[in-house]
Amino acid sequence: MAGDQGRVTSTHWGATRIFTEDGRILRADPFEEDPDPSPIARILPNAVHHADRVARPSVRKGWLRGDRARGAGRDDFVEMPWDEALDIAAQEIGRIRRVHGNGAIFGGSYGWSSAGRFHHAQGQLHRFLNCIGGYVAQKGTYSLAAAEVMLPHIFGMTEIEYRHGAQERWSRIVAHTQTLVAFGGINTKNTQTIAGGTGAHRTAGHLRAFGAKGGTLISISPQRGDSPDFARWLPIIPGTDTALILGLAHELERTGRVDRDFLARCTVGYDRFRAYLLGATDGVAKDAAWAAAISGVAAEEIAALAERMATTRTMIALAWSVQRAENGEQPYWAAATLAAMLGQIGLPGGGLGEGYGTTDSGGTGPLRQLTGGALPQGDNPVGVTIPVARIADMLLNPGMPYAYNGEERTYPDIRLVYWAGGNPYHHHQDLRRLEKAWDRPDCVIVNEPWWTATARRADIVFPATTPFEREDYGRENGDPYLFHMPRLIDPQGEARDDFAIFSGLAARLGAEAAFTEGLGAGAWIARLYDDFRIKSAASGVEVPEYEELKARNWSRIDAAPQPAESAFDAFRRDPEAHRLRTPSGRIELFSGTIAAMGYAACPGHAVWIAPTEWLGARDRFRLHLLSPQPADKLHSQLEAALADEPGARPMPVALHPEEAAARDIEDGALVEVFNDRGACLGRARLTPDVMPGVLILPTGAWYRPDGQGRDTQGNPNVLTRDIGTSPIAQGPTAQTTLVDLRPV
Ligand SMILES: Nc1nc2c(c(=O)[nH]1)N[C@H]1C(S)=C(S)[C@@H](COP(=O)(O)OP(=O)(O)OC[C@H]3O[C@@H](n4cnc5c(=O)[nH]c(N)nc54)[C@H](O)[C@@H]3O)O[C@H]1N2
Ligand SMILES: Nc1nc2c(c(=O)[nH]1)N[C@H]1C(S)=C(S)[C@@H](COP(=O)(O)OP(=O)(O)OC[C@H]3O[C@@H](n4cnc5c(=O)[nH]c(N)nc54)[C@H](O)[C@@H]3O)O[C@H]1N2
Ligand SMILES: [Mo]
Repeated sequence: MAGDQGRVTSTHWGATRIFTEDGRILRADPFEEDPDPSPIARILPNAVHHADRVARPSVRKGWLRGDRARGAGRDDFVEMPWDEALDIAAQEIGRIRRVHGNGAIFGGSYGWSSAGRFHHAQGQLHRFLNCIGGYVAQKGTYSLAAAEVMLPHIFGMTEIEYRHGAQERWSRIVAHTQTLVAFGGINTKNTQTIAGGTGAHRTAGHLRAFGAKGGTLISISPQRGDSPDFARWLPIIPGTDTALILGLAHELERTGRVDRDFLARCTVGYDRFRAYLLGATDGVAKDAAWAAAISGVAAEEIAALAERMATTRTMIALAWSVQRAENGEQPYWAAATLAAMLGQIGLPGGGLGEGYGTTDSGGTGPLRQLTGGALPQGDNPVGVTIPVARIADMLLNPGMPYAYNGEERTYPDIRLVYWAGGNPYHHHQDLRRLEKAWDRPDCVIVNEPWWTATARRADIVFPATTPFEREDYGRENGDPYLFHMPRLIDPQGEARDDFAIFSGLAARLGAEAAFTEGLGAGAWIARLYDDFRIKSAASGVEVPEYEELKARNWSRIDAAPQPAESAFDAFRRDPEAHRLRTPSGRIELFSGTIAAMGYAACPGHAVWIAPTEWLGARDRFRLHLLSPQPADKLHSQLEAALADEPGARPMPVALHPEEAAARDIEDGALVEVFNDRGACLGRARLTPDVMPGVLILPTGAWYRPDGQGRDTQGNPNVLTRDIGTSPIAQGPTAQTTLVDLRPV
């Protein structure tokens, strides 16, 4: 189509201009306003039109025979017309509600699904399930469950309040920070993504500005590539950040550099922590030599870093990965304690922050008061949640007690699992254990555009549209762009929108009026957008009418960012007048609440407890597996097309040449990565930029085990462990995993 300008739409990796021809996506170009567009969009055309799209509603043959063995994914499916498949699903949902109650339905359905405000798969599912009497929900995220539970204890704020309202924004970091100490680095491969999409990626620019003004970035990480080139790389043994932080804290004590005035005015419990730090409580001083022996960072480095942190304006930045590990609560608490000892919390460019290199929203803060426009989810009368990553535990142990953040809870007895917009066979740990858990419910229903490993393990699969096959609007807090997301192509195969799927089920279950409120998708989108527009206008921000936005395709909102001032500025000036919502009103370096929980894993202040799997405790399996986010895509999305590219699968596994030589492995060799939990194939990539003892296998390959249960694609979650961070947060612990590898 000569002269075709294409049309812009929003995705999780940023806006993209899409060109179509004869009902197909031809190509996806960068959005011209974006200074650092993500290349992920290049895989869109092949993925959207891939043979692995679910073409028609499909029902697992074994399930029709009453066989629940779905977890291993070996079964065939029969395709059915929509009406028939919806009837079957509605009958099963109805039966389970009648016999077991809505408390037997698990609808947590964790996952990123797609950008777009109305067609958000989880939102649609949750609203539908609430309309029919509720469901068992999930709490927290795979991203940062431990931090989500700890930040309220330490600072009296939710993680979102902390990240968007209290920690330093990039503008002040660039202007004032001299030393940026980044645990897990600040990684622009991760800031390609943002849940609501973006018109202009910002983080890479902030980092360039910070480097250009001569700021020092110290990247504490097992691999060099976690920060831009100007950073100084300080390799650390995985899982030992807490020990290193204690060593830095001890140096501040030893050299008399602790800000006692700040501690006295703004914190409680330092004395308790100090007794532990100096060894009064356990006879072990957590000094630099002690920390060096654990973390692999030399004692002189620790001393020099502590001095630099105390004598320059210093920000401690935490990646989320460091808490996605056993006792992941501790590095965040230890870092908060170190920041308090430095006394720079509430000074421009100082203190502690998290998530700067995780998505492009880190360190941005929301635009002024822009709210509204989200699909209302209704109320959930069941009122039961599980910590998100305890899914397999829940399915395997109905009625069993478990501890969570000071509560004694009991796992519900789940008979029906409904997933829309997530891929647990991508995101959950110890997939072979999940396979067993997955056989427990009576029925598993999945809405999915592609035949993912999860779809292949469902009883009923409804083909869902991708965002390119439906109209929506897109916007992300903190991003000044607003997108009309046009329907660019027709639904592929017989795919339907999640909204249409749930409307069909709701009609069969007598809840159509409650679910749709008599509106179709178009009317809903206009209603949500108007809610957003009217609320924006009330706070002084003009946004175009929906029809105008539609005609323009996208628009830039003229909304000032919130003032750069952080909530800690006022708190620091007058802690009494600006009490935090902790029990003491101050930053809690000792928490009576946590101490009273009585967990061995945490006595009430930050502590180092060696994880059960780490390089300090290796025996048969000699390498620490890290499974970071993939650079070339978002999680497992669009994997169908990526996996087709020559040589792309199994996934590359990166390791130091010394480790490869010890195992007779050459660059590019086919290898098997294994431990007692499972095995997967990989392609060795030798690099000195990964420290010895560490193996890097990013997430995202679709799980495809061979006859022996060995994954052929390179999914690290056949190897990872399925235990909680601790009884406090019960978060996922993917980064606490030992493995080894051998040539195939
Ligand atoms: N080992 C290890 N595991 C990890 C992590 C790790 O660091 N290491 N990280 C964890 C983290 S932080 C996260 S957030 C998770 C991510 O895990 P997930 O969020 O589950 O991963 P995605 O691949 O984004 O899954 C989204 C699914 O929704 C589907 N989808 C997209 N749009 C739609 C739609 O409109 N409708 C429907 N019905 N479906 C749609 C996609 O095709 C895809 O299959 O992984 C976790 N797992
Ligand atoms: N391209 C792309 N970007 C993404 C995503 C994606 O799938 N693709 N996913 C998004 C999501 S859902 C999330 S939650 C964020 C996640 O953001 P993060 O959790 O911060 O990202 P990761 O890539 O898991 O980890 C970052 C780095 O931490 C280092 N690291 C691992 N363990 C340790 C440790 O024990 N100590 C130290 N010091 N460093 C360690 C690893 O070298 C790793 O490369 O990323 C988001 N961004
Ligand atoms: Mo995440």
